[in-house]
Amino acid sequence: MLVTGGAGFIGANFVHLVEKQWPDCEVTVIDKLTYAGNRANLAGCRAKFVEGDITDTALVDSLVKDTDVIVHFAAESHNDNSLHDPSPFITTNIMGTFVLLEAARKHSVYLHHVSTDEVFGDLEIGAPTKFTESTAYAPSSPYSASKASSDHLVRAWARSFGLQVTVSNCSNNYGPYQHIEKFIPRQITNILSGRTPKLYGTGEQVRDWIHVEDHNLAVLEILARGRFGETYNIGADQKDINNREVIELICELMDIPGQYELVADRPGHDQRYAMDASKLRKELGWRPRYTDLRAGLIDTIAWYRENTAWWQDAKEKVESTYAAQGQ
Ligand code: NAD
Ligand code: TDX
Repeated sequence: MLVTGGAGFIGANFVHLVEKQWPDCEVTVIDKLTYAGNRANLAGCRAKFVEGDITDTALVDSLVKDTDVIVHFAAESHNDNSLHDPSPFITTNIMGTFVLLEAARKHSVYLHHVSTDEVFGDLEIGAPTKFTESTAYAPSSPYSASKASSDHLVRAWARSFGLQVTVSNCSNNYGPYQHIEKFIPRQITNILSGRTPKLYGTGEQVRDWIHVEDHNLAVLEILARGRFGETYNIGADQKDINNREVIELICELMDIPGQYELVADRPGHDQRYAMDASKLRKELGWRPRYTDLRAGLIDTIAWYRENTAWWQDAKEKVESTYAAQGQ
């Protein structure tokens, strides 16, 4: 198995899980080690590690030649960064996916593409609607537009060239090894480092939080029993919870109730995401293990508390970048 982006948040959790669940599977990771990638995320893993860029055609070809399946996580993944410099999002998310698809086509290798709920745009706050696999694409940010573009490429390679592919679109993940630029770990590490948690706008926006392990267990089910050419939505069916409620829960769990600050909103901020994952549940029998966000957050807070060395060096830089943006 070739795992792209395996030194990032979800990819690294995935490699740990594969090695536990499928001990006979030989894993190779290709990762560029951008600011978001960290070799330490793979400590204790047996996987072969290749530091490299998925846009490097010769390198990708040499790795794909020797693999049975590609699980494609590598991406620029942060919306806020895409608003300040979209360029690496276009290069990695679109061109990188193209390079992988061409190598997969040349060597007839199955590719699973890891994508996001953001390709569907957003939903109205308070509405009962959810995204299904057939919801029309309407991405809002350079990040989500680049992911939408990559999804289209993957499906075109299946239809035009008969490439064996599956696609998954998942909602917001949380859990260990998530970069501290992202909402939940940013607030946890703000509190652990004596800073005030920061809420964009007034925090009305709704995200459909899922624990990273549940996302990755769903990807394993798709790899094992998913149908080629199909797309599967992944989401944990959370009741709607907005960012203000999440930050208040984190503050409460970390003993600083109500002590957070309102900062500049994100331009073009998507209002609400909600995933209908009934296809995955019905076809593949997947069920989330973390059904209680509070319990998942307690575990996640404990992880960041116990692993200060993992995030401390990056904290100052992340916060000074946000401060320069008024966030
Ligand atoms: P991340 O930013 O934590 O990790 C991305 C990894 O990709 C890093 O290790 C980075 O070094 C690597 N990378 C970036 N550019 C590369 C390149 N050109 N070549 C090789 N490696 C490169 O991201 P994440 O949150 O783990 O997201 C992983 C995937 O899951 C992405 O495709 C993302 O769109 C998707 N996704 C994320 C979420 C979420 O909530 N985080 C939800 C749904 C889908
Ligand atoms: O400090 C913050 N304060 C805040 O209120 C940050 C960093 C974010 N927010 C808000 C913005 C969003 O409404 O919290 C919400 C979550 O923000 P992010 O963690 O940046 O996630 P989001 O933009 O929703 O995208 C995430 O989920 C889908 C991932 O980063 C994507 O990679 C994934 O595709």
